[in-house]
Amino acid sequence: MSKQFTTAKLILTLFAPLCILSACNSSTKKTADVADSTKVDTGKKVKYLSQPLISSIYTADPSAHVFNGKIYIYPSHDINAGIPENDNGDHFAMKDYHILSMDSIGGKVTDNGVALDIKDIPWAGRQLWAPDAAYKNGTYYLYFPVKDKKDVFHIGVATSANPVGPFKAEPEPIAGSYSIDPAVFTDTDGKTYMYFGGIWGGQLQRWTTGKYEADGSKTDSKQEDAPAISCKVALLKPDMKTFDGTVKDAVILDSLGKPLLTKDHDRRFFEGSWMHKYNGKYYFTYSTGDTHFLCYAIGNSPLGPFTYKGVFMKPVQGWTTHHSIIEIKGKWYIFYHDTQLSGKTHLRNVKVTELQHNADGSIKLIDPFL
Ligand code: FUB
Repeated sequence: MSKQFTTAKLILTLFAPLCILSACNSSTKKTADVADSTKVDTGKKVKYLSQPLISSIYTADPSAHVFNGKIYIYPSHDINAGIPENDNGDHFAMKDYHILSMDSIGGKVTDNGVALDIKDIPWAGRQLWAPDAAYKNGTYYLYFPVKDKKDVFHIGVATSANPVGPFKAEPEPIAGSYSIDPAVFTDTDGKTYMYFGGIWGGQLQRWTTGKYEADGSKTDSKQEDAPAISCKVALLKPDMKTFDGTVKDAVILDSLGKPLLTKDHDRRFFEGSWMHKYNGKYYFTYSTGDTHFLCYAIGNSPLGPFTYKGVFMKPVQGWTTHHSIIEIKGKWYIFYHDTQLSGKTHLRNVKVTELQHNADGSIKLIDPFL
């Protein structure tokens, strides 16, 4: 999640929307440089690869699933809470979830209304961030990160008999859960795993000792030559509400078999993980956060380790990039977000486009701009 409110980021936040609307003047050098990173070329009209799926509300972090042949999207519901942007991501002050559904890619998108409200989560304090969902034995499970009343992120679960809710939250967070961005994957053997975590505003760096340390900044900024903090992965018990055993590291290795390092901002895990299985291999995909890439790493087990393979989506417009991948009717799709509708970091819109695996198992690079 957004953090390190760098000069570049400030400039991007303030000026990128203006660039889009009026075409940046090349004399505004810094603005133009930053805009280049999201391919907002000076003097050129931006052309997006795909269009927002819905414009009546702002949505982000789309976790898509196919249940009973229909597509359901579990996104964050972005709102303008009037909170200034800061390093902790306080401006992402979401309060409820709306689930979107569609019969097919390109079909009509339905907003199914409020599925879960923060006021109905007994342990919640603030900030309902990126959710995910799963189905098992007649019950739909909605997994969500939210800060507790002490301002510490944990992951909760809520259940419903209907994929679009309403969902009823469990009274406590999942024991042993922390940080943000749950992504739930059920393997072909029926075992279900949760990947979770996000550094900086997502607080993952505050848990490196096994317990929460409010000053956990040391792990990302002062140990640049140490292995990067890993995304976490936990097996879920058959009840889908508790972790089975210990939380493990989803380690990403380089081509020499060495863990990626903290300083490797272009490749190391930041947040927004997802898992899909293709031709028997496990594809761990994630955002690099401050460098705005979506990358992939491949392994032989859902628990990893995963070997880094490359970028599969270039930076979108906006600071955050977050995705999910599904297969439907023999084709693969990536759901993602950008800030096309608002030009504002915290008011995003979800999109979808096709994702292609090459014959050698690599993923074809996607450019979110034409
Ligand atoms: O939507 C809030 C946060 O922004 C998510 O949890 C991150 O993945 C980033 O998209």
